[in-house]
Amino acid sequence: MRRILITGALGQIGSELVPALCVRYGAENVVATDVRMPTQALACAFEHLDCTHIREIQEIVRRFDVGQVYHLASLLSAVAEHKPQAAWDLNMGSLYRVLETARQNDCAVFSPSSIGAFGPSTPKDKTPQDTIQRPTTIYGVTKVAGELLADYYALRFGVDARGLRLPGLISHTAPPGGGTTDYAMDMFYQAIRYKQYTCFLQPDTRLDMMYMPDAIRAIIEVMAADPNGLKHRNSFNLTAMSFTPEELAAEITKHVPGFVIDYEVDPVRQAIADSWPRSLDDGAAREEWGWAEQYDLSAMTKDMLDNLRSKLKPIR
Ligand code: AKB
Repeated sequence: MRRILITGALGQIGSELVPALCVRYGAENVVATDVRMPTQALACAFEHLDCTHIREIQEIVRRFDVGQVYHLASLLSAVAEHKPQAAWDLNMGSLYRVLETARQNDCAVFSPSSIGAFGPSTPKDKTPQDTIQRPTTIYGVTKVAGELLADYYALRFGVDARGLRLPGLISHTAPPGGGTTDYAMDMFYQAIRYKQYTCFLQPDTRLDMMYMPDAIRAIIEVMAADPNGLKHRNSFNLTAMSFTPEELAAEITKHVPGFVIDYEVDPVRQAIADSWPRSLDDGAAREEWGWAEQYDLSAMTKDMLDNLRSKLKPIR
């Protein structure tokens, strides 16, 4: 088989997607790349790659005979808002170069979009698959433009480009990476360590979320889906649950008695969250390639705490 390349392989999604792809397709068929060097050995080959340089992407794609690229290198919403020029260069520049390399070498491409591809004028509840997309963050601008560019490469050049509008992701393996939804992961870590968490979003800020094992499965499933069944490509709405900080805190308190949450709102991240939907309608993903989540709020919370307890020590 032609090999699978992952960019941004050491990031939040990549560090769990790489092992999952190795299990499914064999480590000898997977090539992980990142602009950073790994601190521990990976199961598969690793190459240093700055994917804002097209020659570097082309060289690796040709040397390893790559047939599928999971392009994960990207700045998340909060970091992007602090560095908008860098966010445009990385998020759009690297996607363009990956799609162009894919066109030249006949590769399929997965690129993640986000709930950040929506904006304040989007319907906030049960946000439809096809609706208004006028984001007010640079992250969202790059996500909408990325969706359009990927669809353009599919339509114009026949590149098999597919994507998902991912919600906030929660993981006990990979550390948070500068997103607005990262409060949810932080809350778990601080609940175990200190039984206390100061949240940077208001208590009633409702956002879509997903446990990482569901997200990894969704990414692999959408890329394996029969192309004849797909009416949409870039990108599918996707969700597993939708909750507020105070609802997550109440769920954690069931397992961590005495857990206390307070709030110190960060205006930048609150404004980003307020511009996003409260809940998505992911009916197209369910109908077109059979998406179904396995973890709801209560199953995810129990599994997160079980896993974190085995690796973190309470400090207080
Ligand atoms: C972020 O908060 O930036 C990401 C996302 C929802 O795209 N987790």
